[in-house]
Amino acid sequence: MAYALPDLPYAYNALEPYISAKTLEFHHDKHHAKYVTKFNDMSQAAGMADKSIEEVIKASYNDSSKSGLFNNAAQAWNHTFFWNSMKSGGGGAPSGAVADKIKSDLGGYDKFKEEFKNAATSQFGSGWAWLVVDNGTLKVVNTANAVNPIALGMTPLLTCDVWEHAYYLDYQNKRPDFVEAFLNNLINWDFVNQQMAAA
Ligand code: MN3
Repeated sequence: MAYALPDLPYAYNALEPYISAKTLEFHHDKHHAKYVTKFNDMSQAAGMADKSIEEVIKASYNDSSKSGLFNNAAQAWNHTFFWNSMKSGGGGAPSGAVADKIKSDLGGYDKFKEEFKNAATSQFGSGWAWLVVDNGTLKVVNTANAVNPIALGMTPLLTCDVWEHAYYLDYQNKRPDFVEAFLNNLINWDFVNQQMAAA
């Protein structure tokens, strides 16, 4: 099904000083928009225009004849999820059901933070860090390039884009500083709790 580029769920400058308006303008209006356009063109060309974007992600993963389609489908999906994973005044320790589950499955917020930071900074080159539910258990994972946990049979709850375009204007090569700001100041735990309730 045709996928629409969603508006950002906040103003371009809402995440300053942690992510600048300039970064969000480029990232959303140029990068994300291009993935969405290409996904729509390529899913049509592949005769998959009637399928949901999640169905396309699952069906095209590990099919070398459809790697372009997979990459653009997953990147279109991942960026929408990333915008929703953040809010102004977010970050810090969570509350609600996810806080309890982080405690029981990951050993608490400090352990989660350490694992997430490690996953985000150790991902070589472009990719994503995720909090997921895998067979009922919370896990922190990273994926290369466009890969989305849905393709791996997991349910995403939270993501951080660690492609250079996500942070280079604001942090240059200092990915750990960007990830730290994401953890401390940007995570939208309400969204994470909603994803967990629906999982
Ligand atoms: Mn990106």
